[in-house]
Amino acid sequence: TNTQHQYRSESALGQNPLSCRTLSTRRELYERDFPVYKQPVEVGCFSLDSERRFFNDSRQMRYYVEPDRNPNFNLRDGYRDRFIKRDDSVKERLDHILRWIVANKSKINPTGAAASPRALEVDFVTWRGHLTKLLTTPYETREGWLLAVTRFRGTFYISEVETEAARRERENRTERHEEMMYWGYKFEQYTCADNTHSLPDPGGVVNTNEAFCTVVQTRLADHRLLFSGEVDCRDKDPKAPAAPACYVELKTSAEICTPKQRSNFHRFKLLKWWAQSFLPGVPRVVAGFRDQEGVVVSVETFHISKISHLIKNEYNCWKPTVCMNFCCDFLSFVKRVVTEDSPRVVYLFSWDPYKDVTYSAHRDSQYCFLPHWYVEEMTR
Ligand code: 0WD
Ligand code: CA
Repeated sequence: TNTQHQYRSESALGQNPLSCRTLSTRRELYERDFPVYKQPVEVGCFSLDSERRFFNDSRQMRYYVEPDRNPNFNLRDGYRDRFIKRDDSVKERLDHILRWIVANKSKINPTGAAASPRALEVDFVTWRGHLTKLLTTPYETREGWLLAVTRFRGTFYISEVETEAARRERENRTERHEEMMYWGYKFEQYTCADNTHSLPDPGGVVNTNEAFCTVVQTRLADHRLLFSGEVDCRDKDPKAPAAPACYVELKTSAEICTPKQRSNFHRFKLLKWWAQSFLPGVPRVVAGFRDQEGVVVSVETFHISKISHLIKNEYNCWKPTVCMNFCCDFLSFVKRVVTEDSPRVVYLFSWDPYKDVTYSAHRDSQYCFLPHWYVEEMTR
């Protein structure tokens, strides 16, 4: 057993009738007007190179080269001999985003003098992927989540903790599953060039350490958000709109052969695709539909703004407003619960399908995730 101190903030919760120890994820509760979600603004970007080293620049940006509508890309090519896979047992938590913040403090606090320590002018700092999980929670029936939250100088930092179930799944992936995870990256290689005048190089090595990430600022109702997300590529036309409007998200998916498959695609896949790209304001997803053998048989572009119309004919389908209202209420819940401002304290929010969100608090525990270098840099 461990000796960590667990506690609950009873007093604050007892007094406010809206406060409660748990948060429901039932869809009906979130069917109200779409909340204010400001146009996301790119405030910066960073790159991770082939050895996962951080650079405060766009060196890993790639450029979209539109493929043939029926390209016959073989996604299995290179899996054995031209694939370097990131070690996904290494937990990076928010470290890359925090490095970006330290390098760009002036961009987030335009009025803040470098000499005087002041709070970040945002309420939440997190990865886009964590927000995607929140958006899809009211419709998720398979995978739960654990989100660690630390309040530091008034800002709430949200970092995912791998669940036991997710760890078991990661450690017991089948060979088929491992290979299929490669297919998405291989599709990127067929459709992305390293610069505006070159072409994709399908003969090269796929290295999943490499990433280009955008950092965006926006607001959801009264929550000011700063988050980062990995971006696959951008429109290579120099006259394309500014980021994030020029960005393109790439996906692969099983080809659709039956009405049942089409319905499942609308109900489950498009929900995830919509949530992920809507958050940072990425306007389109280019999908490669592949057969059982991993050959891309067709390519189709989905405009994020049109996805909600595409799904309207599905019975009992997901609704963007439910996703956004749940996320908004979860963030309000976090603000009510996470009262102690300390890098040594983590509030762990936990959710499993068909259950309510619950939380526990932990001092000086294994869950602490704000690195010392960050705390020192921001306290100076
Ligand atoms: O260590 C961890 N547990 C996590 C690391 C959890 C979440 C994120 N990250 C970091 C990684 O540094 C990665 O570079 O997040 C970055 C991506 O962040 P995101 O944009 O917030 O994540 P998400 O929207 O879930 O995924 C975007 C893309 C994925 O594309 P597809 O089309 O499959 O959704 O980022 C890639 C993947 O290509 N990706 C990752 N790459 C490396 N490590 C990871 C990961 N853990 N998760 C997704
Ligand atoms: Ca992608």
